[in-house]
Amino acid sequence: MKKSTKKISLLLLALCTLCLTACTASPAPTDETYDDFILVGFSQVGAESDWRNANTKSMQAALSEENGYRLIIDDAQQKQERQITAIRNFIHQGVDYIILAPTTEKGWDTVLLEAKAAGIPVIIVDRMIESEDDTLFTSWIGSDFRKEANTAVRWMEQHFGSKPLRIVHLQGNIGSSAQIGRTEGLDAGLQNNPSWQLVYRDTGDFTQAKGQELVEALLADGLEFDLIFAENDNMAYGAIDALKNAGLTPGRDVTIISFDANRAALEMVITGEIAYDVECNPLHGPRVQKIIEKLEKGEATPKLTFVEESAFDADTITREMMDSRGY
Ligand code: GYE
Repeated sequence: MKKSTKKISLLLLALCTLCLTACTASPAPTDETYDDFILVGFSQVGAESDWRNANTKSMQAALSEENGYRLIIDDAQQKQERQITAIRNFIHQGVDYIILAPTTEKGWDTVLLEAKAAGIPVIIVDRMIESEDDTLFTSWIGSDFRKEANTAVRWMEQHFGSKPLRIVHLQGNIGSSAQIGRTEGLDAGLQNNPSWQLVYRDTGDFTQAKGQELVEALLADGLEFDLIFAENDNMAYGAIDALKNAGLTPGRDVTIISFDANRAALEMVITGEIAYDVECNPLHGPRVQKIIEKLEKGEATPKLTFVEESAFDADTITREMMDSRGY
């Protein structure tokens, strides 16, 4: 982009930043030195979970001014329409790169074609998009959600064998890769283990409040179950609160399986409240930074990068593992 255009765009950006209350951008640029920064627009899903907040912080720390970046973050409050608007604003502002953490998989073609037409590389993080056209993004970095669920199911098979198991399933946002992969993994487990029974399934939108609400409601209905398969830690926290409020002991009366492995959840693995937590690593900031550095040098970047992840139960977790965690 021509420098003069970029300056006007930055002025517009300054005004927008002042107007947008939902936006978590840092103070608006005021001097000419910003021409030296790499301008990045990050369309973030929201702030629904601890995972998400750790992800945002990681991006802010890596794409910082000290590292030569100017980062605009738009919080979409879990709404795809807001993300589409944010991307259009980034294009209008003439950013150098767009980072997209997509809410759901479908429905991105039109706006990403617009970014492509404007010549702005798009880096996708965390969840994936579904599109026939893989030229709509430059690189993706994230987790193998199906594999995470397979890991959880394997643990359940090892611990319950062919015993009867009544399962409550708290799903994430329907249509997001994290929900799709984790649900597919559990469904395969249900098929392969005829003694397992799905007694309840609904979405808790990856939030603690919704997780608690759902479990409270099914306890009030008198539903009996042995295990809660929560598709993230925050829903597991909500479920644990609901169980405790009803006089039940998580870990003894009900087995909890969760995903993310945030630090607070790993404390619960140590105390036995969460039986098994499969890691989902949110620290994508430095990974994205590396991709941008390569693109700046004109080097090729991998199309897809899956992050290495592990899983924890009371037998395998150690204090050192917890202390070395960045989230
Ligand atoms: O597991 C959940 C968050 O997409 C991997 O979204 C992410 C998921 C994560 O809200 O906590």
